[in-house]
Amino acid sequence: MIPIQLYTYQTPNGHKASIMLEETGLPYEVRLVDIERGDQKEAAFLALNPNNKIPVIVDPEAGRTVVESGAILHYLAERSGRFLPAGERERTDTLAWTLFQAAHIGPTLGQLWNFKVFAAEKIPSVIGRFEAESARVFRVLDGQLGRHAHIVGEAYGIADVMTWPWIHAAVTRLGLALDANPHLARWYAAVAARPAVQRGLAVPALADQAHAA
Ligand SMILES: N[C@@H](CCC(=O)N[C@@H](CS)C(=O)NCC(=O)O)C(=O)O
Repeated sequence: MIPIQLYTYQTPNGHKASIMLEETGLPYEVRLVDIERGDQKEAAFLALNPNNKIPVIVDPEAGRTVVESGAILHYLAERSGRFLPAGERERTDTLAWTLFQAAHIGPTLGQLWNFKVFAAEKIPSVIGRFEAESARVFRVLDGQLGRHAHIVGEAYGIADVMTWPWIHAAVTRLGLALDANPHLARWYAAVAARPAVQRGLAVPALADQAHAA
């Protein structure tokens, strides 16, 4: 198979795609997009994703370019025949939890990251708003993971791949604790122990990022 090209950077959304590629074992090569330098706004990248965001994959053998991490995970699951349940009920639930990540977890933690870490002006009411909303989405996940080993049922799947990198960023970059959510903490540790997750987290190599900067 001709390797899939992964356009990415060291971020939670990028890690979703690199973890999924590692999990499936599909051959791929990394194309670094330095979003701190602005590579994502260059014409060549905008031709792949006019929304100027990583990750993007190009699958030369299939003649397909796919944007949006949720769509990328779905595509790679179909391409590999893994990590997407066969039955309607679990497939629809997988779509629901994938959209929950994209609509709630990612934007909430992303805004918290911006206002708590990057913003020059620290506005307590804004930070408080996104901290409270982060705690709420954590509780939603904890409830779901109290009923199942994984986000959708007992098997590891794309809803887990979609969600885990943001919980990892919340813990390691935003200093959020999982103590109040034991089911979420148990799932977080179990997924962290997967070798493919550890390999995917190392993509792109920090040395590549430093070289590109
Ligand atoms: N909804 C998108 C979000 C992707 C996203 O926000 N990517 C960030 C990095 S984590 C990015 O490329 N930011 C660059 C920019 O906004 O200019 C997805 O799930 O793929």
